[in-house]
This record gives sequence, structure tokens and C-alpha cells, in this order.
Amino acid sequence: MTAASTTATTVLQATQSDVLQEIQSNFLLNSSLWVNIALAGVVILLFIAMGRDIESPRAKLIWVATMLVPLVSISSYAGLASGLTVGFLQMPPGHALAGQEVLSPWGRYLTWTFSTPMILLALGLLADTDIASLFTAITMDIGMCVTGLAAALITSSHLLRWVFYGISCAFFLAVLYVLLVQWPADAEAAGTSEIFGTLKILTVVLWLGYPILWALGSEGVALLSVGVTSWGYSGLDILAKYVFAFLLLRWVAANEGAVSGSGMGIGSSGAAPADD
Ligand code: RET
Repeated sequence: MTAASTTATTVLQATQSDVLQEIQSNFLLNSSLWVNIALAGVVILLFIAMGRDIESPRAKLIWVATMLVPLVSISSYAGLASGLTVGFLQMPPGHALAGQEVLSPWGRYLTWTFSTPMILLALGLLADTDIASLFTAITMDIGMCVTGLAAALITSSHLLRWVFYGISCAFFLAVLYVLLVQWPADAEAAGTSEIFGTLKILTVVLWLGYPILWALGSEGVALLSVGVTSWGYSGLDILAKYVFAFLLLRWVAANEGAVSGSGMGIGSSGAAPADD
């Protein structure tokens, strides 16, 4: 066995306790995870209280989708803080940290596959868009997260890490197109354009931060440490999930009449049935 493959075997055999120890000895990283667990807990209770009087089906669906954002988040961060969804990866030649054991919180990218579709579902319902458009946004978003996960996990080739990053960006462009071009027109027709406009800008600006952070962090060119990158994601998460969800739910609770159709363009903007 060569020295390199011995190191690789050691890295792959790092146990959960090794990973946990590494996380707990890195204050910046550990605090970025626990702050989010605490915040998600508070936000879940707050959202339960805010949604208790919501009755119409579309508003209820928006509320459930919004509730799922902190629910997925608390599970995601608990997975990271326990070391379950974090591992050591040996970066391929060509990477700035080539040959080094890099702590990879891959669980983040995995759980975005569940949380980001909920954000888009809530936004799509708010805009009262049609099913095809909602399906497009959500599937493109899932594509973005899964290929982002692949980009983070590939250790065989530096080039392929960036190829997957590029594919993920292409999926992201499709999501941005739907958010910036299709849904504003739907929201205008549905009478929700003001709140939709605010949430759209918040979402687009914050979501753009994620690929930038990925590229600058240890997964990409490694200009930022694991702890700083993790705080970057945690900060973006606080704004893109909790602040976003709070603004949305507060508006829905106060304007339930404006989102009282059955949802997905079926009730409010669908064609009237023939009178036969
Ligand atoms: C990655 C890297 C590959 C290229 C792109 C990315 C985009 C990620 C985004 C994540 C948004 C996450 C949110 C989570 C809330 O729970 C995967 C970083 C384009 C946009 C909002």
C-alpha cells in the first residue's frame, strides 16, 4: 500500500466520534451549527402560533410549506452538529488543499434538497402559479442541490468538481428565470405582487450568496476556512429561511383573504367550467 492510499484509508475510516471531536474543537464551526438549532427551535414555536387561525386551503398549504423550512433546518443542523452528516474528504490533485483531510459538512447540501423546494412551493402558491411552472422550479431546484452535493463529494478529479458546480449553476439559472420572469406576472394577476416582490428580491439576492460561498470556501478555491464558510452558510440560512419565512407567514396571517383560493391556479386564476 502506498503512503497516499494509506492516508486515504485512514481518512475514510474516521469514525463519527473523530468527526464530532473535530467539530467540537472548532468553536467557529460548532457555534455556527448550534446557533441555528436554537433559532430553528424558536422559529418553529413562533410559526405554530402564527398559523393557528389560518383556515383556507391555499393559505394552509403555504403555512405547512413554510413550517417545513425550520423543521428540515433543525434536523439538518442536528445532523451536522452530531457529526452524522459531516465527513473527512481527501481533496484531489489541483485543489488548493490537495491531499489534505478536509472536513466536509455534506449534509447541508443534502438537506437543501428538502428545504429549498418548500421555500419555492410557498412562493409559487403565493404567486398562485400553475402546476407546470411550480414543477419546473422545484425539479430544477432539486437538480441544483443534488449536483451541488456531487460537486462537494467528488474526490477523484478536481475538474469534475467544477463540472458539477457548473451543472448546478445551470439548474440554478432555471430557478432564477422562474422566480424573476414567470412568477412576478402570476403574482400581479393574483394580487400578491407587493409581498411577492419583497420575498423574490430577498430570495434571489441571498440564494446568489450560496454558490459564491461554495466557490470561496474549502470545497472550492479554499480562500475561506471551514468555520468561516459554515458561519457564512448559517448567516445566509438565518436570512433566507427564518426571516423569509417570518415575513411570508406574517403577511399570510394578516391577508388570508388574498390567498384564499384552492391553490396552484386551480381556484383563483383557472378557467371557469363550461356551463352545460
Ligand atoms: C451550490 C454549489 C453549486 C452551485 C450552486 C449552489 C447553490 C446553492 C443554493 C442554495 C440555497 C440554499 C438554501 C437553503 C435553505 O435551506 C449547491 C452551493 C448554484 C442556491 C436557501
